[in-house]
Amino acid sequence: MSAARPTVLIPGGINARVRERVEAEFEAISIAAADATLLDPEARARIDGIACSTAITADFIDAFPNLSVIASFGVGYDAVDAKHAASRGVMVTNTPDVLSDEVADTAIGLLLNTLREFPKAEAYLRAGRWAAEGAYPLTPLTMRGRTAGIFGLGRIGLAIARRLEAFGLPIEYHTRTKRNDVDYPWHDSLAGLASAVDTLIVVVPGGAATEKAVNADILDALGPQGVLISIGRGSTIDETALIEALASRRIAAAGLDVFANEPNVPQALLDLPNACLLPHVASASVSTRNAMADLVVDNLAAWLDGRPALTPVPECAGLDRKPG
Ligand code: NAP
Ligand code: 8YV
Repeated sequence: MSAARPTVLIPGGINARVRERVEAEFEAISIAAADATLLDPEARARIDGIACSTAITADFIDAFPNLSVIASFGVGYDAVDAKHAASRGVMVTNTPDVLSDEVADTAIGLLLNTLREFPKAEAYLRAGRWAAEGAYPLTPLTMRGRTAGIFGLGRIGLAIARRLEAFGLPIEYHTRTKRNDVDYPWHDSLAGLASAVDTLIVVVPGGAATEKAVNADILDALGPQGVLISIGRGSTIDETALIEALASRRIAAAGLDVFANEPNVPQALLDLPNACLLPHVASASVSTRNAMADLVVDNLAAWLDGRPALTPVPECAGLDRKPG
C-alpha cells in the first residue's frame, strides 16, 4: 500500500503549469481566494502545503494546523507574512535567480522606450502619420551621456548594471549594506544616490522598509533631466509625488512596470505623455514563467518529501522540517 500523498492548497489564481504539476503530483485543493472560511475544518486540517501567487496573511497561515510549507510564485514575497510563518515553523520559498536575466532585459527595454519613445513612434507609423506628416519628432531624451543609479543592487539590480555597463553608462548604487564584490560607487542614502545620477532604477523589494521611499525630495534630487525606472514594487514609489513631478517636468520622464494598486493604474499617470507604462510583465515570458513554476513545485516536493527547500526565503533559512 502506498503512503498518502501530501495535500497542497492553491488559493486564488496561479500560473497554469504550477496548477498542472500540483494536480499531478499532490492531492490538490483549489479555492477562489486566500479565505480560510471557504474550507471546512476537516479540509483545513489536511493541508500540508500552499502554492500561491497572492497575499498570505498571518491569520490565513494560522487557519491550517498541519501546514508545513508555503511556495510563493515570484522572487518578491512582500505579500506573504514570512516572519509569522517562520515563527510557526512553516517554510516559505520564493523563485530567485531564474527570472533575473528576463527582468533585467525588460528594465533595459523599458529604459530605452522611456527615453527614445519607441512605443509612441510605432503608434505614429501605424496611424499613417509618417507618410502623412513626415518623420517622427526627434526625442529630447537619450541614453547617451547618462549616469545610472541602481536602488537595490541585488540579483536583478546587478544584472541590470552589467547590461548598462555594455551601453557605456557609469553605474552607482544604494543598498543598506555596501557590496564588496563590485567597484561601482556606493551611496549610504537614496538621497545621495539620486543627487549623483540622472537615471534612477528602482529594484528593491516591497514592504515597510521601502514604502514610498521614492518621494518628492528624491525626485527633486534627480532633477529636470531625471528619468525614473521602477521595476521592483509599486509601493516603493510615492505615486502622487511622481505624478506631480512628471506633470510639472521637475523630472523628465518615468518608465513603470509596477504600480501601488495593481492592476489599477491612476488615470493621471495614463494621461501623462512622459510616462511609459507596462502591466507588470518584467518576467512574463513563457520560458521564464515555466522556470518559476517548476521552482515552486520542486520546492513543495522537496520539503514535503523531507528534503531541504531549494530556495527558502531568508526568514526561513535555518528552519528544519517538522516531523509529519
Ligand atoms: P535581492 O537579490 O534580494 O536584491 C534586493 C536588493 O535590494 C539588495 O541589494 C538589498 O541590499 C536591497 N535592499 C533591500 N531592502 C533595502 C532597503 N530598505 N534600502 C535599500 N536597499 C535595500 O532581490 P532581487 O532578486 O534582485 O529582486 C528584487 C525585487 O524585484 C523583488 O523583491 C521584487 O519585488 C522585484 N521584482 C519585480 C519583478 C517584476 O515583474 N517587475 C520581477 C522580479 C522581481 P541590502 O539588503 O544590502 O539593503
Ligand atoms: C511576477 C514578480 O510578475 O517575481 C516577482 O517578484 O513580481 C514577477 O516575477 C509575479 O511574482 C507573479 O505574477
